[in-house]
Amino acid sequence: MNAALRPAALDRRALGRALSRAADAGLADILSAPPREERHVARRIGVTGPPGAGKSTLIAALARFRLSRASRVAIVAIDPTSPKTRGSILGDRIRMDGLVDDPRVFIRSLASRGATDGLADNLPEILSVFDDYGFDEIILETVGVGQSEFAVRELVDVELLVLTPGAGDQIQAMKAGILETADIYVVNKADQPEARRVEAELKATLTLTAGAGPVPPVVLVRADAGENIAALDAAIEAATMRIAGDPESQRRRRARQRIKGIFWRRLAQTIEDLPQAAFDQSLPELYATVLTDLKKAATGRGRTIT
Ligand SMILES: Nc1nc2c(ncn2[C@@H]2O[C@H](COP(=O)(O)OP(=O)(O)OP(=O)(O)O)[C@@H](O)[C@H]2O)c(=O)[nH]1
Ligand SMILES: [Mg+2]
Repeated sequence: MNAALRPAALDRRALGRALSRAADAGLADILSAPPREERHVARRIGVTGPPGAGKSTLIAALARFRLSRASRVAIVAIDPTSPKTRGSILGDRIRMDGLVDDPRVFIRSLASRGATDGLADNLPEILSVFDDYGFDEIILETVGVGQSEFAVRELVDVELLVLTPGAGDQIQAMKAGILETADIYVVNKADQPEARRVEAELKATLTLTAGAGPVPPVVLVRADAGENIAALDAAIEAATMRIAGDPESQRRRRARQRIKGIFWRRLAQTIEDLPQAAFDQSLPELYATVLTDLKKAATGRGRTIT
């Protein structure tokens, strides 16, 4: 690579600090931050799926593959803060072992804390930090459960849903239309006997639910052996070309999710701050009270914005 085009060495400590600042930022900090010149926008790939589907293993394989083109890849894993899944942070670290020492890779686990959408507080802000640090790609791992799946959709350019042999329930949910659709479906654990059947069933279901629209690709992989990752990589490329659109619409989409994130948080806080007596009002009165309080907060006459 031409020396002039090579990005400056990554200051990992500064990046770590910037990420922590973004994670801890209150609304006032976010709103008063100087507008950033978004010259560089990292591509965001979301990887979701049930616990144990092999998301982390797949991300490690995918990151290794995509590093042949990208100069910097960030991996962000949202760790659901339930005692049951405590082990997953550690697990992610172990499975991504080979990548941890790669100077082009930055891995961060985030606790979902109290975020209402099951993701992490300030996630849009956190992801934007990687743009500022010149990352080409961010791969975001989330456990696909309920609301978080819907929320993550808004944050990424391309979403992958990872399923495994034994994903019968998810396929049923898909048929019933209660599972959010992804851009690319990955059937992992190709070494297991049922994998091909699940792949076929998934293809049939997607063809059925797509109607006249395009049928999203289904890619069968074996993440732990890095098998068929090239096909997945090609599917991601094709999907990005189709979905991400021009930089202008991408920027607008990012702005939309940032303001939504800020607003949800402000709204939740406003409702939390209401005195108990407020809930004795009728629903329309309560609605009006919330709107008034939001307005007070906007003009700085309300309670302190945290
Ligand atoms: N047989 C087989 N096992 C795999 C494959 N890919 C991953 N695994 C195993 O599946 C288990 C779960 O893998 P992870 O990558 O931690 O799965 P995950 O979806 O990130 O799990 P959580 O983060 O806990 O939700 C591990 O024991 C992996 O070694 C595969 O292609 N074949
Ligand atoms: Mg994982």
